[in-house]
Amino acid sequence: YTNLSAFTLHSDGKMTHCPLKSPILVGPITVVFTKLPSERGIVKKNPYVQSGGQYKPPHCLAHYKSAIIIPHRNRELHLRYLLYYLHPFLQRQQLQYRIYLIHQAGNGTFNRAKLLNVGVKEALKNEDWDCLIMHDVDLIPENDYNLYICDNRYPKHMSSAMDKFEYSLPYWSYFGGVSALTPGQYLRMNGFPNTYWGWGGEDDDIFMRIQLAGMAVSRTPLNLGHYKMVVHNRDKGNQANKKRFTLLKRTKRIWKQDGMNSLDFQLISIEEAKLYTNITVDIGDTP
Ligand code: UD2
Ligand code: MN
Repeated sequence: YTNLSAFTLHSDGKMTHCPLKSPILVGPITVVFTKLPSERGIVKKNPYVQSGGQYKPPHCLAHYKSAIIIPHRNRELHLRYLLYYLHPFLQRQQLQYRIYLIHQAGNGTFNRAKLLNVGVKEALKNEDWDCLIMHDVDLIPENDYNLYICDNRYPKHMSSAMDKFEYSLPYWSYFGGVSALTPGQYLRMNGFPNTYWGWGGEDDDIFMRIQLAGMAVSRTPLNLGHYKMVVHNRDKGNQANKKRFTLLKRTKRIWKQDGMNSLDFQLISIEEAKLYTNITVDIGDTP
């Protein structure tokens, strides 16, 4: 017997909603990359996280369900830092969430946007998510008032102020890093392009698609959208995409044909690790 129920449950046995504003937010967070946390340590610090990196507040009913979707290959150390900071961060926001890693199999050219499409498709098989958060593995949020929920009006760009751009926007139409879309917004723009292989351009394509689909971009205010990026070099297999400028010229013509409705891939495995769900996928390579 526990008397936990006395303050969390109604007499009819239904759990009550979490407060509209989480009472356990702390605001600015100090993020450092000096000592790599161990996986075991992270697990120990997050006892309520369940297999596959899933979480529901144990004592109240969450208002929002967010899927965190991370395109990934060979960034284990960055992933460790992200998990270390992100799990407690999301729990302080009292969200129901699950962290998905979309792991590109093989050594082909990396394709961030296509991996995100795969992530959305697979995540929606698990749960009727309110919000899909597209998240670079190397970006750590530095303020937990930056809520990992969607703006029901428009797709939301969240990493508006990154340390690598002196905590300001690099350019007005910038949409890289971290963003949040409802499944409805995502489908309305036919998802993301599948045709950007290598580094760059896909984020600008996404920005264009949002407008082409008749939406606008919402943005986390710069004082809250602070992120620290783990310093890194360009990865092998993710060379700058030389075709990106040409590709961006045809977005207007092609967006309805290139995206969620043209997505093809080979699912290799889905593994429920302790801190995340790892989806390994063969997405092919540059044509
Ligand atoms: C910028 C954008 C990013 C994307 C990219 C262009 C920022 C902070 N982010 O990132 O959103 O638009 O430009 O494509 O400005 N990744 C791997 N393994 C690899 C390569 C990439 O896991 O081998 C993933 C990982 O999640 C990484 C993301 O792809 O964070 C973006 O790649 P990046 O970090 O190398 O590129 P960056 O920092 O210039
Ligand atoms: Mn990066």
